[in-house]
Amino acid sequence: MSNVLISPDEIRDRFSKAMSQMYQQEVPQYGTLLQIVKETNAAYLNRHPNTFTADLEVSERNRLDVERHGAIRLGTAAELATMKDLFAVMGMSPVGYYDLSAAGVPVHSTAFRPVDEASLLLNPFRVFTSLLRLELIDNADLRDTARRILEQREIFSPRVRELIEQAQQAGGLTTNQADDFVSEALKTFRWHSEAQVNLETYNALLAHHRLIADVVCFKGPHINHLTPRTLDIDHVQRIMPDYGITPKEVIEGPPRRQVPILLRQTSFKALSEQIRFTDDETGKHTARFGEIEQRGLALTPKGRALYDQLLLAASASGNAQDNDSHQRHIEAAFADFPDDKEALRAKQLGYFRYRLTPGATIPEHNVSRDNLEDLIHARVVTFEPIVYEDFLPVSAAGIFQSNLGSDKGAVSSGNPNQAAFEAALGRAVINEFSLYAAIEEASLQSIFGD
Ligand code: OOG
Ligand code: NI
Repeated sequence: MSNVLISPDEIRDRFSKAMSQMYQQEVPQYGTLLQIVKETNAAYLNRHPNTFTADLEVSERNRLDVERHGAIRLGTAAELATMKDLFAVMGMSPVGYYDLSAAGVPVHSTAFRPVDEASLLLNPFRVFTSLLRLELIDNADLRDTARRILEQREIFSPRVRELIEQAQQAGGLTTNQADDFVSEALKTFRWHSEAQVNLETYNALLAHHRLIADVVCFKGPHINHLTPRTLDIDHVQRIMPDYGITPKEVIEGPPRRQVPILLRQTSFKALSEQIRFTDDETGKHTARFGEIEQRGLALTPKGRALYDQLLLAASASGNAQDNDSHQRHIEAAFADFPDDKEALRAKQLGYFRYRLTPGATIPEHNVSRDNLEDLIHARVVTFEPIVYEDFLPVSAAGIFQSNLGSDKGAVSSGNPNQAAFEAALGRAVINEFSLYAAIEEASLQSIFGD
């Protein structure tokens, strides 16, 4: 048996593929969605053969094939802290802080994901991970019941805990240990059709907020969706009904553009699934759904502020019910957001990766960042959008609500509390902007060497 340690990237790649297999078996519509996305992307790449720069074509296409994100909802600080250690084995770090309480969802969240360029290119698998905020439930009895139930559950197998420790001590896992890790870790994310409460408790929690029932009543934090990445979300939204899948009414996020920005998302409604309760009663629970996303340029804080401002203005001036009117409405609202690479860069609205044009060289006396604009003008240096790898809180709230119903009443919309989230997590979350800035900076260094 080999003692050679394999890379965390390799473990993540195996895990994300195993997770996708499991979810295809659990939720067959997800398999259909994968098929639609695959065909749509292939057709798009045929029509737009220059989507990727030539030297990265093979890796970028591979990335697109394996790319997906998932989401889980945890119940306690201890679960979140161990989850952080589990994801660390796969080279995934907590990036960003998302406050969903503003939208009436009693959770706050982070995204576990790879952070460096090579790891992202190999497999950018991410998991949007939410922690229930019991302190936002304004019924003391229900809060105590929920806390008691959560405290007695164990969502990690003893073996996965051993393997996490093994990886921490040895600095990684061997190929066999990694296989063991993947199958043990997967158990935490699988679906349980047997609840850990009786029907009455389930109904009481459900009546308060669907999300609370979903987190508290089950033996584990079932993966609630997996999301492949498409290059043409408008097309997928249009054809989903042809495959018997009913999409959510509108695509969340920015409008369709020449230079896509951030993230556009749509989902299909959660399945109604049969549950057996501890008193042998049966019932239905809706939690698991499917989603697709299209990703674009990562925005700077300045670009993001403009995005937030335009989105807010758009929602203040009315919300369309059907997607076509919503898209027209949001397109009009975003008319002032520059839509070509040059303007986005000149106004410092987005992050870009700079490269020397293949075959070009910079005369030695010109190798200085001071000459960047001239070199771009002379097409010696080119630049491409850096892809947004994170999430959007308003869109996330829209996704939550389309599956939970928008019952906001029972939860006091609390304040963001990043400090409490980080205390539970056991470390600080990484600021997403710093990661994009570092990728941009590294690309400049590779040209100018300083
Ligand atoms: C997570 C919803 C957020 C996204 O893509 O914005 C999300 C959840 O429903 O648990 O996955
Ligand atoms: Ni999602």
